[in-house]
Amino acid sequence: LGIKTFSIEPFDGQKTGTSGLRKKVKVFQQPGYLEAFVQSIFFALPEIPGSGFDDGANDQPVLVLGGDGRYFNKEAIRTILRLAAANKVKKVLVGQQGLLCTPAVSAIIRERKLTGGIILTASHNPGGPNADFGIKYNTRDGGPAPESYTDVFYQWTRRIKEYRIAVDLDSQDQDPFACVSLDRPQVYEFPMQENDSNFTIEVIDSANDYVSLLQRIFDFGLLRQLFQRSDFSMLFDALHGVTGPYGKRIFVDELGAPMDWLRNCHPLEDFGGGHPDPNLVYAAELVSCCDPKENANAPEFGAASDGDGDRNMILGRGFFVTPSDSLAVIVANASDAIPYFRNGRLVGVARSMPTASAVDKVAAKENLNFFETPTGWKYFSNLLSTGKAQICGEESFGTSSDHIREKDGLWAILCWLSILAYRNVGKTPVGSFIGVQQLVEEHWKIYGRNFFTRYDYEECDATAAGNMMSGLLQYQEHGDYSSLEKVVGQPVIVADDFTYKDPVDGSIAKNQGIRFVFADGSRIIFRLSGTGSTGATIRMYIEKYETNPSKIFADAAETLSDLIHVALDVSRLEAFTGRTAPTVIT
Ligand code: VG1
Ligand code: CO
Repeated sequence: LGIKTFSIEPFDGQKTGTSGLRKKVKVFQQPGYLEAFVQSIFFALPEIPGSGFDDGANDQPVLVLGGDGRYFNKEAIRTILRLAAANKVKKVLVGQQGLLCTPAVSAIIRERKLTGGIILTASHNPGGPNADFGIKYNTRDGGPAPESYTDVFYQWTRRIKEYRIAVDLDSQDQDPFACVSLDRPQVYEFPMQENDSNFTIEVIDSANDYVSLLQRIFDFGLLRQLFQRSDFSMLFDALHGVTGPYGKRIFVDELGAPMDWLRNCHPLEDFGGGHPDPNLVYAAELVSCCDPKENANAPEFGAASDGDGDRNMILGRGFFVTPSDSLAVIVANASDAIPYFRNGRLVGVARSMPTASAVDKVAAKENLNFFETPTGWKYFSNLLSTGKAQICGEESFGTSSDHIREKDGLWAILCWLSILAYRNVGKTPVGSFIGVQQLVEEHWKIYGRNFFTRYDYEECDATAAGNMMSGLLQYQEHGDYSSLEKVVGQPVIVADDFTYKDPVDGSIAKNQGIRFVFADGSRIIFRLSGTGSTGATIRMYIEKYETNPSKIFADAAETLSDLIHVALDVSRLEAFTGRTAPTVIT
């Protein structure tokens, strides 16, 4: 194979957000767009010390490549393989059918000590020719590239003039890798003319590394016993995302679940037209299947994951577990119920700033280190890698541990199953099963309850959203919170635009969300999403802490309604954006 160079003009806006570059498929389909972005990464990496592409690297780079199976996935894989071959990458491992869930990529990079990985996903955003595509680079620790990487990527996208691509020397225009089939695991070698060595493409089983990692973390024997109980059943909904085949492998093949415990487990390029986003709105069908009022056979446990498999939603019978509570319950039970965390392995936890403070209470009681980071999984990497924290979570349905450097939907689901299994060992007869709701309510009785809701206003006018945020900053500068304090009945003790200083490398992340924190722990937070592809998405997060036993079982929407109203008032959200209601409430 040879290498051909094409001239190119930089594209505007190839700047990564909370989690990689996310744009409409149509944007990615512009001639040269994908090439320009990926080539910018390959130009940038040699400039980044420790990237494995730099001078100090001992070996030639090896990458893993795969995606959530959305529209444009396979085409993008073909192009990226040609760019990789032309940019000194020695070998690329590709998931079978081009599929790899985000946590599996992280696991593969770590288990096989690779240089990095490229994940093709727009996560929970819809897919299809008119919807979204995305691309993300993960570094050798298995985590999303931090800003010290993505800043250099972006600089390159501003000044790129050419890209390099592998060509078949005999038939210059043909895809030299046309013979590579993604249908089954196989190794392909291609001699490269330039450096007299081979470029290797290895199609790998998408699940093996990841599933065997999970088997080392959890007690699959105990889980199998849970699955055999006549008083237990579950429903897992993959929302037509990438976790379908993984769910089948883990729940059916390994743990013995019947096939009808799985829903929407066939990956589709457009996710069946829905949002592959596990929340009360976009996974409403699963929610009603798990509600005994709507389904007489509602299972004991329900769970869903998002398009790329890093998010999770946990349900009981007619009961929704908020992600902030889920994190707290997992942390409170991990050392008993999950073999990986036994023997004092759990010493610290972290949550993103907008995540409700439920885990803080567990950390305080159990004497664990506690960290509060900006939104986005990349901020947890340093804490996980230096042993400061082992379990982390975000209110956006993301939870995971230091077994990898991404959030992990199936891991969180297996945590819950493990807790249920552990708590119900020896529990007979039928009817005495301790379910999800009972577990969570017991937790509230011990730690208090952090009522929480998030309002999303998707695809707002970007200028209007920006103006609203500036308005809130001005309000903070004036420093008169009396109207707020009057409604809430509590003084404001912190009002700022959240700044985070990484305790490991000292890097500083500013402007991470406007927050008002009250003396009783109530909070009002506003931030703009960094993952949308059109306009601006405003997120409003509301929290209230309650320890009064007579109030902890109250309705969340009612409990939070005063705070919600005053937050909307103060922000003048409706005046700025014209929106009278949010797109999604979780
Ligand atoms: C959202 C969530 C954030 C999450 C990110 C990526 O970001 O709020 O918590 O880490 O999505 O999730 P934003 O900037 O839109 O609020 V996923 O499942 O895309 O990898
Ligand atoms: Co995701």
